[in-house]
Amino acid sequence: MRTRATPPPCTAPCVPPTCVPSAPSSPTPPAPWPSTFVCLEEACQSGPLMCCVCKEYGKHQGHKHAVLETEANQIRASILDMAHCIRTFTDEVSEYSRKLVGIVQQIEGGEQIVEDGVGMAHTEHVPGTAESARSCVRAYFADLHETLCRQEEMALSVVDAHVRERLIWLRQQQEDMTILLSQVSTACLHCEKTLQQDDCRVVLAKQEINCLLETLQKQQHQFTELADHIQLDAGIPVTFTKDNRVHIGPKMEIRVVTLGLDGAGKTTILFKLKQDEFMQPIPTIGFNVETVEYKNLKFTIWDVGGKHKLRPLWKHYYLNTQAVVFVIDSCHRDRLMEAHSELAKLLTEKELRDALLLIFANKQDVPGAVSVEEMTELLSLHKLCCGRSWHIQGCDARSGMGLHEGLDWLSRQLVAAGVLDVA
Ligand code: G3D
Ligand code: MG
Repeated sequence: MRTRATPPPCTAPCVPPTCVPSAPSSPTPPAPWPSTFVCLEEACQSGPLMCCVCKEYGKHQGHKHAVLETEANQIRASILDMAHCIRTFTDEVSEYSRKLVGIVQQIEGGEQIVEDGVGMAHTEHVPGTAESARSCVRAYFADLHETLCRQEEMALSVVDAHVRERLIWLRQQQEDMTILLSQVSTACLHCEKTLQQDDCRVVLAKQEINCLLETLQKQQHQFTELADHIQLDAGIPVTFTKDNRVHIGPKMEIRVVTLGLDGAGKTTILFKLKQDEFMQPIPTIGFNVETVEYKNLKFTIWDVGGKHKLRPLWKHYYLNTQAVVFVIDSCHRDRLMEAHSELAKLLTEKELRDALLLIFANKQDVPGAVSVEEMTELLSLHKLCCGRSWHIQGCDARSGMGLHEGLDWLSRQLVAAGVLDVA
């Protein structure tokens, strides 16, 4: 039978008053041997028992110490605490591992046993998230591919229509030239014949010859005019818009509508772009329309009156509009909220959903004008125009400052590639 060894009797000198053990703070099981101490000094951690074991007690008089039983009980309690923590920790690690397994399964997918309506079990493939993501990507690209194919067909049909019309016109020209040549050679033949006739017949043919020569001169004149205006060029200049439409011709045509409150400077901007000179504008009653050519773009700009009662008419100009230029008077702070509310209304229009938005913060030349940054902030433009292509440009319509920068932005947004001349 195993018995607990009785600890050796205390051989240490009489315990000094500092070493009197204090009563244990918590009830401890009675020790089968007399209370002894444990040294708490770090240097004695390899052999912390005092009195019984610590051979150098005399040296350690000033050391902190604790009752051995209390210390042992504290250690037991902390072992129990630790055991509890370890159990919780193990549970947590196991739970995490289970989750990892679950996540891997969810990503990879796999077979699952399911019961059908009549209680028959069968395995069924459950797609994992990886497979779903792949399907999603495939669907997206299939859609994109379909859209691209449709756009390609449309672009090719534009090219075909252009080529067809051009060839019809060229063949018509060929026919006209053949007819012209035969008329000229008939006239030449007639003249030649007349030349060989006697004087009497030549004189008699005078009127007819004059008429013939007159006709020839007219035809020659018409031909020269035609040849001056028509450039015989086999090139087919192709431009692509960012929405994958194709445009054929040296200039790409863009429909732009210029809107804004009355007095903002719309008409001045239009005149400035058109004539590059300042004209005294008169209030726009209905609309002004001008074509402005800039780089490889041909803007058809509709300047619609901004007076209150004219604003309901704006919507008639929205159809097929690729860009809206909204002009704001930067020196009229008290009308900024009115401008904001008109702009907000404009942006809800279905026909303008894809239209580019260029905001001209006009009259920047006037001292105290609201700056572009402040205007952006005051009108909450980032929030208002969220999800569409927009740009705010400071300008002075009188001098033209900033106007071309605005058009440059429009052209950058509209044209995907410069004119590609397929010669
Ligand atoms: P609207 O077409 O938007 O109604 P307008 O505006 O082009 O008719 O311009 C309204 C007034 O603002 C005009 O002055 C015009 O000269 C002036 N204006 C336009 N742009 C600028 C600018 O950039 N700077 C300054 N200082 N004035 C500008 P009037 O006096 O004719 O009413
Ligand atoms: Mg006007």
